Amino acid sequence: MNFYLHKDAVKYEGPNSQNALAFKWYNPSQQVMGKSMRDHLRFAVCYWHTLCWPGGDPFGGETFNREWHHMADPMKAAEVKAELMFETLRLLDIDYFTFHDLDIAPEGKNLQEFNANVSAIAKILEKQMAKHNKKLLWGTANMFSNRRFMAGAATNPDPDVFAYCAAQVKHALDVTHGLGGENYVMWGGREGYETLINTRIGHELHQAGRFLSLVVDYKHKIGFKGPILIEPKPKEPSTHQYDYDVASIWGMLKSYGLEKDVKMNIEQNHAILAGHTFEHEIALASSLGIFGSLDLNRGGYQVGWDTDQFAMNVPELTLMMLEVIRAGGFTTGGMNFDAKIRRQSIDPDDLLHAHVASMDACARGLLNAAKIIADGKLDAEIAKRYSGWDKPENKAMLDKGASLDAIAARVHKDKIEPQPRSARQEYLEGLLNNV
Ligand code: XUL
Ligand code: CO
Repeated sequence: MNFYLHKDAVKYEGPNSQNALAFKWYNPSQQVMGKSMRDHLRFAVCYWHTLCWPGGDPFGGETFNREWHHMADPMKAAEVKAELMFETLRLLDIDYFTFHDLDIAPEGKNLQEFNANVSAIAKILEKQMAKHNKKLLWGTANMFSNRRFMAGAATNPDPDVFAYCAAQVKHALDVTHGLGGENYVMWGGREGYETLINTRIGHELHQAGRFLSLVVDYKHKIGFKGPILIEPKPKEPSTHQYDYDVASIWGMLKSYGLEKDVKMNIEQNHAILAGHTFEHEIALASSLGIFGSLDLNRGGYQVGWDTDQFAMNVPELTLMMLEVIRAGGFTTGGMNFDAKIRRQSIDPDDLLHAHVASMDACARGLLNAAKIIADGKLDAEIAKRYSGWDKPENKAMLDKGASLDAIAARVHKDKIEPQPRSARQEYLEGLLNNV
């Protein structure tokens, strides 16, 4: 289908280019700290916001009026979306895409028909991937839109819904595996509750933990090599979600012994809703050994919900990229544009401008982060702040053999009197602004 007005793949033209559909900073082959920008950033286009969302909000419906949203045959529309995904990837020079089962194919009358539809479109995707040399970053199952999931998916009070979810995830994971997907994502859209007066938290948490264990077992059974990724979000659509943030998921992973198989897919807007920064969630996941992938977007700071805007703020993206580099970069993960254009951005090419501008902003963030690391002053300041721990007597306090009374005895013997030191926040903020 002829959709975009712009026909040529977007190219790097450098910071002085006046061409709005050219990269000014994202230069895929440019080496940064020994790795190309393409390999650092591993961008992905998402199906749902890019090709499925019609532009509605809680107060009004469709604004985009895309032709494929109004086709009589939903399988024909699914084929058009598949074709457009690869056209989008080609135009943006992006290697990866992501999808929910329901994004790529219509539901049909029952699960059997849905699975058949998903498999039929997956065959088309497979051919297109080979033809265009594109890859699947991750797949997932939509277990939040249909009314059967209104009280949750795996955490639903009704065990039939739990069973149905098992069947749906099995198929979505099979399809993701078949397409060579590098990860499989689980976002618990309705894994939470509306009100405690009708909810057994303990039972629902156990359902969530067991479901995740079943998925991990199945991943091993079929030889799926990538990690299962959980995407934290504190609220919306549920009032409270069990997968609140990285810290709460860590608790569940440890209780069910899943910390080696499950990693985090962290989304900026979800971090903000949880009262954190994006970089906090990345740094925490990395320090716990569960950093996986990123859903890239940002929330409007004036609106307390998931606006999923394209990330354009270079200082924010600099701190984010600094944590990604500190985490050792991506292995199977990448940066998925889980972002939607505003509902007034109704021109087809607005989709291209959104991705190009955000890719450039990420590239600038990466270049800034690399400069901060090369400059070394920030890291030196942090090293100085923690340098007391290099002394053997201090290091020993964290060892297994240490005891509270022995430490107390040393405090009295050596007359230890802590001397407060400046944390130098403003000096460091100035430093970051001047790299
Ligand atoms: C919703 C969200 C999802 C997940 C995939 O807030 O982020 O689109 O990324 O289910
Ligand atoms: Co997301």
